[in-house]
Amino acid sequence: MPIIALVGSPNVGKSVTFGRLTGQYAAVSNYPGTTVEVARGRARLGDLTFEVVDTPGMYSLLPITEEERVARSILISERLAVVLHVVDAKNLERMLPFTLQLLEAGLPVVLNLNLMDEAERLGIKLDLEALERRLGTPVVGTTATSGRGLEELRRRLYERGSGQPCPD
Ligand SMILES: Nc1nc2c(ncn2[C@@H]2O[C@H](COP(=O)(O)OP(=O)(O)O)[C@@H](O)[C@H]2O)c(=O)[nH]1
Ligand SMILES: [Mg+2]
Repeated sequence: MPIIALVGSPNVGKSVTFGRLTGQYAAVSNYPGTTVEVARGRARLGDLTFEVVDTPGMYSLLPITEEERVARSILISERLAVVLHVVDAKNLERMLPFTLQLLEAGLPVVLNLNLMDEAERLGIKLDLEALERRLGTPVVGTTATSGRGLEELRRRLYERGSGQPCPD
């Protein structure tokens, strides 16, 4: 089954997004040899079923904490169809260096600007299409708590993960 891994720093909405994508069934277990918990579930996207992994928070590919080591191991050791980099839309410039690291590592990235509601409340204007062109990888804006943008996110995940246009 193709795997989608959610990565990003803590408190950006990875777990809320994981719940939105997978519904209520998730298996939580310790990553082998560690006390770090990793949740795995399934997402039906179009005509395909993906395994979705909610990784512990990480700030870069250079691990400092045990959580970051686990997240890095998941990125390296599992054959991933998509790496969904979830970021805080309010702090984009602080988050983009990690997006670039993931892209430079050759990983199949989709960039998810979450917390769009808070960014808008602060009057932050983001040109997602320009960002997508500059990065050369899909960019999707969401408010995970309300579900806004989730349909688009599912479509882009399908397309990045399968290499096919999304049927629907
Ligand atoms: N306003 C707002 N809050 C959000 C959004 N996504 C997540 N949150 C909240 O942000 C906090 C952290 O979310 P969580 O999914 O646990 O982040 P994680 O640490 O990346 O897994 C929680 O209180 C969520 O309810 C969003 O799009 N908008
Ligand atoms: Mg979480």
